[in-house]
Amino acid sequence: MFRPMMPYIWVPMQSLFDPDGGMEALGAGAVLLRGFAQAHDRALLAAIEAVTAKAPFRHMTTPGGFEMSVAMTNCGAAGWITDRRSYRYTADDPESGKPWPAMPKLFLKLADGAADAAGFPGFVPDACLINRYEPGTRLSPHQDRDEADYGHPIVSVSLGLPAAFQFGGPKRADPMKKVALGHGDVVVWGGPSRLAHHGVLTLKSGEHPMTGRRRFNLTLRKAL
Ligand code: MD3
Ligand code: FE
Repeated sequence: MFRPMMPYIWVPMQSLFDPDGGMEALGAGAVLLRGFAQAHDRALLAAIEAVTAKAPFRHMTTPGGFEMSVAMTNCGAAGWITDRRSYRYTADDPESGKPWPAMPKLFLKLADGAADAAGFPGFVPDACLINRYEPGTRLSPHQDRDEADYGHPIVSVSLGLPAAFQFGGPKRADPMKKVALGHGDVVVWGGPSRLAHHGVLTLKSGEHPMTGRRRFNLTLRKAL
């Protein structure tokens, strides 16, 4: 008689140890989905390549006159920029004068899937800011306040080298917590966490098998 050597129903490892399927509340409305994007890492990196072939990474200048150490580009109907004038969203890439590259369908699916899992169904972003970090790069604490409606969440996707991410509350003086964000981690920031101050500490050197000495972060937003 046939008797299988092993149980033939595969149980995802995570469910044995983690009844919430990899979900971790960072604060009210802030949900960390560890590894949520990992299965799509190659496709995501290929999509970043395709976007940056049309809209290359660049170091933008803040209204205060400082060049950002993070290199940035965008895709979608709107793209976030900073220059000597202001922080704002634009329909066109100021470097080319042409519309930002289209939002890859995978970005839309991932954003909607993650937002849905975190309790924000029907999220349709129209802007994706793509950040590139190299060892020594940092992003000072700030709020994301250039979007029209803070009722929509922001979904962030980390790829490549890990980063020490810090986030606090709506006031600059609110205490900050630190969390490590690694390859494939996704965070959904909605509800009361939407206006939390947040930043990225100086990236440590390292080598990632898929991205080398780099970290990429996608922030998917409904800007308009
Ligand atoms: C919390 N990016 O692009 S992602 C940014 O890793 C930005 O590149 C960081 O902050 C990065 O604006 C952090 C995590 C994140 C993104 C948006 C948020 C956290 C957030 C918006 C509100 C609250
Ligand atoms: Fe931000």
